[in-house]
Amino acid sequence: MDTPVTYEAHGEIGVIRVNNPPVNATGIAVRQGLVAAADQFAASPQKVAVLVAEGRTFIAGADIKEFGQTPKEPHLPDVIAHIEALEKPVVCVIHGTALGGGCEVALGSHYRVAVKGARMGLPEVNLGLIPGAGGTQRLPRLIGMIPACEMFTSGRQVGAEECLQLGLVDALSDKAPFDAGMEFAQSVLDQGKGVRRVSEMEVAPYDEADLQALKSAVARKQRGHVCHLRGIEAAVAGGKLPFAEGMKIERQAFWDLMQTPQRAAMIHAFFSERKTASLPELKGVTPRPLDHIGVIGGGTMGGGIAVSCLLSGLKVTLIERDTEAAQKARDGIAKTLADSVKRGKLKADKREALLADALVTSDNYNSLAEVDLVIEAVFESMEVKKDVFTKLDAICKQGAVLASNTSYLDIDAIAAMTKRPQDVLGLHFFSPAHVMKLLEIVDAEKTAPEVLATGFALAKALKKIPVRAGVCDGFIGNRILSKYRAAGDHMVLEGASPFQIDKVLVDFGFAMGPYAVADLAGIDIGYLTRQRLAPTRDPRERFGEWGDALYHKGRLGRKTGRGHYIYDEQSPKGRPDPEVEEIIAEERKAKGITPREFTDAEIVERYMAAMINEGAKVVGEGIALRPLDVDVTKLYGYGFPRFRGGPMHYADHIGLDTVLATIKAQAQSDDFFWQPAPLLEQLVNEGRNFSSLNEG
Ligand code: 3H9
Repeated sequence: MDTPVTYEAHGEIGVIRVNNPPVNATGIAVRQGLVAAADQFAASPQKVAVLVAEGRTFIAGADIKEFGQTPKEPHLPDVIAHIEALEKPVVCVIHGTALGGGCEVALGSHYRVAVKGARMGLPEVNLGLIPGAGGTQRLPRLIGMIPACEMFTSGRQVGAEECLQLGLVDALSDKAPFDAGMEFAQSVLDQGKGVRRVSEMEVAPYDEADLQALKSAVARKQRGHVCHLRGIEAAVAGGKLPFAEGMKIERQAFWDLMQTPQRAAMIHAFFSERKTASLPELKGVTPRPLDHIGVIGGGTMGGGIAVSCLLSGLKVTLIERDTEAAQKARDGIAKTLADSVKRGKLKADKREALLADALVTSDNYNSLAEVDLVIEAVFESMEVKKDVFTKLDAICKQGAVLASNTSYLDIDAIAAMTKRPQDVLGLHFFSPAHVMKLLEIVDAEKTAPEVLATGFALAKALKKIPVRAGVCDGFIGNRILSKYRAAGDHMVLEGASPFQIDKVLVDFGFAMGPYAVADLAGIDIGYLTRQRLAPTRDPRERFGEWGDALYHKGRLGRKTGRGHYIYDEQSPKGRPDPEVEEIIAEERKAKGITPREFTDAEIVERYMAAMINEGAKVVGEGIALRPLDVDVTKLYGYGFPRFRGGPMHYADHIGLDTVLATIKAQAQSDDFFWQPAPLLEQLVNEGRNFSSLNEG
C-alpha cells in the first residue's frame, strides 16, 4: 500500500502531504508517516515546510476505529511534539475540517493558513473524550483560556473567518490548499521568520468570574456527561504549569475518559448513525430524481416538512383543503423561515426568494401532477389517508414516489388504495420536522428498492438521519414508546407519581420525562390513540385512565396551560399539579390498588426493561434491521441520552441476563404485558449481546 504521508521538495520549500481517505484520520500509518516526513524535512536543505492534506478535508482527527485497542507508538501527542520541535518552520494548510487530532496537528505547526470554507474544532466531547494531543494545553495558550474552553466543551466547528478573529489561524486564502500553503511558506521565507511554538507561549490573563460562569453553564447543559468539566480542569491546571506538566494532566484525563462506558456509548452512537444511512441492500440502486416535493397538509407537521425541504433547496407544492387553510399554511411557513433569519441561519433575501419562487400553496390536488415525491401529512385517520392516496394515484405522474407521514398506520393498507403500491412508502418525520434529525423510512411490503433508495436520498438532501423500519403499529420508535410509556403508567397506578418518574428519567439523562413529553405533544394525542386502540384492546391489558380525565377537563397540556403540569408565567416549563395526583388517587381507589413507594432505581430498571424488551421484539421481527437502528431511532427521535448509546447498547452494558431477570420478575404479577422477547431469551442462552447483531 502507498504510504499515506509523503515528503517532496519544491525548491526551498518542502511539502508534507497526508493522503489517507476518506477523512485523513491519524491512524498508526499516518502517525509513523508524519514522523518520517518531519525527519526528512529536518535533514533536507529546504527551509520551510508546508503540511497539507489531500482529498475533501484536512485531518478529521484521530482514527476512532483504533479506540478501545492497545494504542501503538508513536502516539499522536509525541508526533505533534516532534513536528513542533523542528528547528525550521512548518506551515499547516487547513481545508475542509481540521477536527480533534487534526486541529491539534495544526496547533503543533508553527503557522496556520485556512482556505475558504475551512472549519476547525475540537469535537472530542461528542465522543465522551477531551482533546488528548495537546488541545487543552496549546489552544488556551494561542487564543486565551475562555474561548479555548468554550471551543472544546461545545465541540463546535469554528468557521475560517472566526478562526482568524480568534487568532487560531494566521491567514485566510481563496486559493487551493497546496497553492495557499506555498504562498504562505514563501512569505515566511521572504520575511525570514523562524519557528513559533505555541507550547512556548504563556496563557493570557483571564477573569476567574468568566471561567466560573462558563463552568456553571457547561455543568447545567451537559448534565450527566463526565468529560466536559474534566477538559476545563486540565486546561486550567496546565495553564499554570510548564507545558510538559500540563500535557501529563491532559493525558491522564484522556486515558481515564477512554475507559468510561460513556466513551464507548458515544462512539457506538457515532458509527451507528452512519450505518443506518447506508443500507447494504440498496448498494447500486439508483434513487429516482428529487427536485419537486408535494406536501399535503399545512399543519405543524406538514409545514415543518415543507420548511425542511425549502431550506434544502427543493421546490415545494403544499396542498390544503381550501384557500384560507392554504394561506394559513403559507403564513406559518413564512414565520418559521423568518425565525431562521432571526437566528442567523438564513439570509433575509434568500427567505424572500424561497417564498416567491420555491413554494406554491394551493387547495387543488391537480397542482401535484408534476411533483417527484409527495408526502401526505394529514389527520391521522385511515379513512382520510385512503382518500388522499386514491386522489394521488389519479393525479401524480408515473414514477412519482407517494409517501405517508403516518406515525402508526398500516402503510400496506394505504398502498393498497393505489394501482402503484411499489411507489408507496412511509416517511415518518418528527416534530418540529425542520429541526428533528430523525426520519423513519418505512419499507412497505411492495415498496420498490429504488423507491426506498429515494427515501434515503431525500433524508440525505434534508440532512436527516434515516432509519429503515418495517410496517407495524408505530414502526420502530412509537411502537417501543407505547411499551415504556405503559410501563410508566403501570408504576403510576401502583403508587409512583408522574413527577417522580419524569424527574428520575431526566436524572438518567433523558431530555424530558414521558409525562412532560405528553404535555408537549398534547394530551389529546394520547387520548385519540387510546380511543383508536380501544376496540382491539385485550381485557388483560392494564392501562391508566387519568389521561382521559385530563382530556375531558380540557387539560390538553402545554397548549392549554395545564396537563400533568401547570404552565404559567411563574413556571413556563411547568410545575407539578397536585390536582393530577388527586385524579390518579381516585383511579387507584376505584381499581382497588393500594399505592406503594417506588425507589428511583426501580423506576429506571422497569422503564428500561420495557424499552429493551420491545426493542428486542422489533429487531427479532425484522421491523428494525439491527439493534443499532433501535438505538439511533431513540437517540434522535426520543431524547435518549447519547452518553448511554441508546437502549440496546445500554442493555449490553448492564447485561442482557439482568434485563431478562427484571422482565421475568415483573411477569410474575403481569404475564400479559411482560412477555420476554424471544430474541432476548435466545441471546441470553447463547451468551451473546445485542452488539453481536450489529456487525456487517
Ligand atoms: C481525536 O481526534 C482525539 C485526539 O484529540 C487525541 C488522540 C490521541 N476516524 O461523517 P462521514 C469515517 S477524536 C475514523 O460520513 P462527512 C466515517 O465513519 C476524533 N473514521 O462524512 C465514514 O466512514 P464510512 C475527533 C472516521 O463528510 C467516513 O469517514 N474527530 C473518522 O459527512 C466519512 O465520514 C471527530 O470527532 C475518524 N476520526 O463528515 C471527527 N471521521 O464511509 C469525526 C470520519 O465507512 N468525523 N470517519 O461510513 C466527523 O465529524 C465527520 O466524519 C466529518 C466528515 C465532518 C469529518
